[in-house]
Amino acid sequence: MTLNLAESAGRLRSATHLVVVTGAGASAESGIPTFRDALSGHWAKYDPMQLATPQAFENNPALVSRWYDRRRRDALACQPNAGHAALVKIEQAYAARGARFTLLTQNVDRLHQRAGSRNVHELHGSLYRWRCTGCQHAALEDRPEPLEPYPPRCANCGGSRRPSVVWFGEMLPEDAVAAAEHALSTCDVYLSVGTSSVVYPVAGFAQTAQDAGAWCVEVNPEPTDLSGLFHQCLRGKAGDVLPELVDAALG
Ligand code: BV8
Ligand code: ZN
Repeated sequence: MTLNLAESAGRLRSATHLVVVTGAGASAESGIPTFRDALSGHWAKYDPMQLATPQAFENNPALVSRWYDRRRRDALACQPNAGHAALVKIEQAYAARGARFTLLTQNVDRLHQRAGSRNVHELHGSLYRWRCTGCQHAALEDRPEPLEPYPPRCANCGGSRRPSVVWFGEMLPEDAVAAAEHALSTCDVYLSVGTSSVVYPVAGFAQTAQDAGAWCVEVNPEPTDLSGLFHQCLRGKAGDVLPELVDAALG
């Protein structure tokens, strides 16, 4: 990798608060297709933008819950990649020197937590928590067996259960948004990894961080609509760039 990451590595070496935002690209090298990659196989005929909505679940709870359970089980079978591990390494190094580290993820696969990241906020929820649309009873679903018949039924009231992910048109979890807003107002480095930066409100975070004076870095093999906002764009895969960036920063 012949990226000139010296400037960003230098900023990471001395930062007092690093905020990292990750998207589906951070999990791509673990084998999880990105949100906008063409869906494969049986799902190829569906548009994720059409499936990730409350209306889709209302119209066809069996289809939508089957899709999410497929993704849940696929994610369970995947392993965190070198990019996830690099974020764990820098979080530990920051803790060791009393600096702050906040990880805000749009991903619902829990690979950051499985890699060992501690301060993780799941802005778009998780594939592993399913709640009843009737009595709201929620349960952790981390077994590999399918949750069929679809939609899974609530043990409490027999209602349909849905994944606790944030669908388009739904509000993000209040606690995660509050944590994000506080972190963005106090960070001096903002690192965006593997997101197309098209989904709001998360796509607005880079501007918020920059307005607060943060040095902003984008890690993505492709340019995004917001690349012009960043002080440095590291054009590469998360699994390649993050270990190199973290090693250069930690020296
Ligand atoms: C909200 C669910 C307030 C779980 C997701 C009209 C009506 C209602 C709302 C709106 C509206 N118009 C606009 C909005 C706002 C809307 C929005 O932003 N729409 C966009 C499309 C314009 N946002 C919302 O609805 C949010 N809620 O605003 O509430 C409200 C309420 C009512 C009315 C108005 C406002 C809720 C947003 C959350 C939606 N749920 N996921 C799931 O199924 O996963 S979002 C979905 O996209 C994904 O989950 C992901 O979280 C998100 C972003 O995608 P990315 O992570 O960036 O992934 P993507 O595939 O796009 O890109 C991957 C990137 O990785 C690429 O750039 C690629 O180059 C790169 N890459 C690939 N390989 C690698 C790599 N990078 C590094 N390394 C690699 N190896
Ligand atoms: Zn119920």
